[in-house]
Amino acid sequence: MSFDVVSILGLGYIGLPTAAAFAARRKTVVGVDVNRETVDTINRGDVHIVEPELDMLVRAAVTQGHLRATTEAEPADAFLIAVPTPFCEGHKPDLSYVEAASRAIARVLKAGDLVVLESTSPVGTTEKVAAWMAEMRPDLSFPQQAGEASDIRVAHCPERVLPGHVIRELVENDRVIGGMTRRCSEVAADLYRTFVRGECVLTDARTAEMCKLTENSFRDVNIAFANELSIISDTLDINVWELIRLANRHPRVSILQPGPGVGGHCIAVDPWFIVDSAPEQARLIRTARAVNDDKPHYVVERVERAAKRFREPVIACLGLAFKANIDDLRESPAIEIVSQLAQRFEGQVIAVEPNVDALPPSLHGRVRFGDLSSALAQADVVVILVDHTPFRRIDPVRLQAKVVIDTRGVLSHG
Ligand code: SAJ
Repeated sequence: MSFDVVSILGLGYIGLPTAAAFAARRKTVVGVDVNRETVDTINRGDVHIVEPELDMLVRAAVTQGHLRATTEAEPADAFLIAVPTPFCEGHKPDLSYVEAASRAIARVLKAGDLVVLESTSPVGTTEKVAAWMAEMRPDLSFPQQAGEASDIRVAHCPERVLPGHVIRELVENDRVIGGMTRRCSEVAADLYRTFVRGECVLTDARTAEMCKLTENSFRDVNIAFANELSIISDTLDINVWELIRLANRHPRVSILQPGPGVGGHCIAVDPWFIVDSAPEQARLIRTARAVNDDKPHYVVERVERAAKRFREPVIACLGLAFKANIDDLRESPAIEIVSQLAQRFEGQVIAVEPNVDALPPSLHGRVRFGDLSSALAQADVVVILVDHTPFRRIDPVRLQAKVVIDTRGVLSHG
């Protein structure tokens, strides 16, 4: 199969790197995004998201004429949907962006085209994508009616890259490719082999959808286990970090690390898609979500208890990002904790986040934004919320005579 023109709908943290990866292989890539500002930024050769090496790749792709962005879908040979799939009220998946993208593609489809859903989606969404397109284009045949002989090929190929390592993982990770028919899978695999050096493993669309949800639920359940252990260990006066280190010496035990809660855009969202599809059966997965979602409140309670020793405690919160050494503050348990502490201890909370220049709007005017050194000098209580490298290097002498709540085991790991 030759795909001369590849179109990517949704130029976010998956869509844009994927567009750049195809462009680097000299495909003609048309990126489509509803946000005019995003489109203009990319057409200038700039990027609107922080990801190592991405700026360089996008600049090269745009200046060499391989990548162009637009707000309206245009004809292409292959379309990739990489739009958000958030949840709405009651943790119900919101497929409105996927539906809008499918309908936009339908308008410009021609026989022989391939459509791939990359967005993390509940089981059955790829079939819905095909149905939305079929409804708009009765002149074309789709896999649900025509099987292997369909004019249009439809597949699901979930992204699985780790923020901060996207460019490398996009190329090196194996890809699970689930077509609505075997031919759909094979055609989609041909497309991905343009830049993927990992293995492209073929399956059906529903299994591919569930596979992505399973990967992130696996991680969520295992982090919940670690978080529950940390609470039990506090109660029993045991150092959980030492406990996990020792237990992990068993050849078949590999416990993850406790933390202040689970953040990011995927792990705290995707398990709900399984719970929504099988509410009666997904008991462990639902409980894991509850355990992880509760962890920030537990941390706040611990800080409140510790702060009782002081009349006017100054509380330094170290880290706002959702994990170590990134600048991404969205969906961060650290922000939730700092926000709750700010409510309880007005004017007494200092937040330190070396990876950003200013506080996020939700904390503006409610907490002080400080550098590590002055925050440590002033604090009575130090709460370590993220294991950023500079926090790992804090001289323990600077923490003497302070109450330290270390939610990431920074001090126990040395
Ligand atoms: N966390 C812990 N303890 C741990 C590991 C992580 O508390 O032992 C916390 C982190 O601090 C963070 C959250 O979990 O708040 C999520 O971080 P993460 O590094 O586990 O994952 P993400 O959200 O950055 O990316 C995940 C990845 N999925 C898996 O590792 C199974 C990535 O490969 C996916 O592509 C991504 O979700 C996604 O887009 O779905």
